[in-house]
Amino acid sequence: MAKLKILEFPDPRLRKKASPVDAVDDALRQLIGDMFETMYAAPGIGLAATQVDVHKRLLVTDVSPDKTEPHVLINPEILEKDGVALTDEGCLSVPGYYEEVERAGHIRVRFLDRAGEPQEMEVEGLLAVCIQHEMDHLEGKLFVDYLSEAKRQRIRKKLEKDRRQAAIVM
Ligand code: GNR
Ligand code: NI
Repeated sequence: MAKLKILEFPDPRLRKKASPVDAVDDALRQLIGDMFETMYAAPGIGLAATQVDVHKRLLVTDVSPDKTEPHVLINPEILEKDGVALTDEGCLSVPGYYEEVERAGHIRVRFLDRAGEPQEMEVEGLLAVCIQHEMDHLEGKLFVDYLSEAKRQRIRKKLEKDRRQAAIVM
């Protein structure tokens, strides 16, 4: 397994739309393993393939406190959504910033699991929010897109400044 590099806002590669996975094979399962390693090390509760510059419709999540509930969703589709959840969201591609985002509170989702078998799952709470956040990544969308233009520019400028500073300290 290997830890992968996570792209950061405003990297234009985060704006690419992912293509459907056509084969759930050993190479894909290798990528899934690397994505879990990367997500747990970060640490984060979800990771979309887009964030590691792989533009395929694949995401991993584990919202459990003890990291014992991994989920792999390949070619996910939302079948139903209802209710509202307001969550202070963060993103590994927007490190250090948290803002409230409104999502559906409850979703029904269809996907392929890591064996390539079709599955359906009904989820609510943080897992439902996380799956919606990851599915946005597959469309090239980030949580900062739900904020005002002014807030998004402020975050972009601060991140760019943080990165310039980090480059000097190195
Ligand atoms: O680690 C993460 N935490 C989080 C918190 C609230 C809502 C969504 C998330 S997902 C994020 C990891 C990430 O960036 N996934 O794309
Ligand atoms: Ni994210």
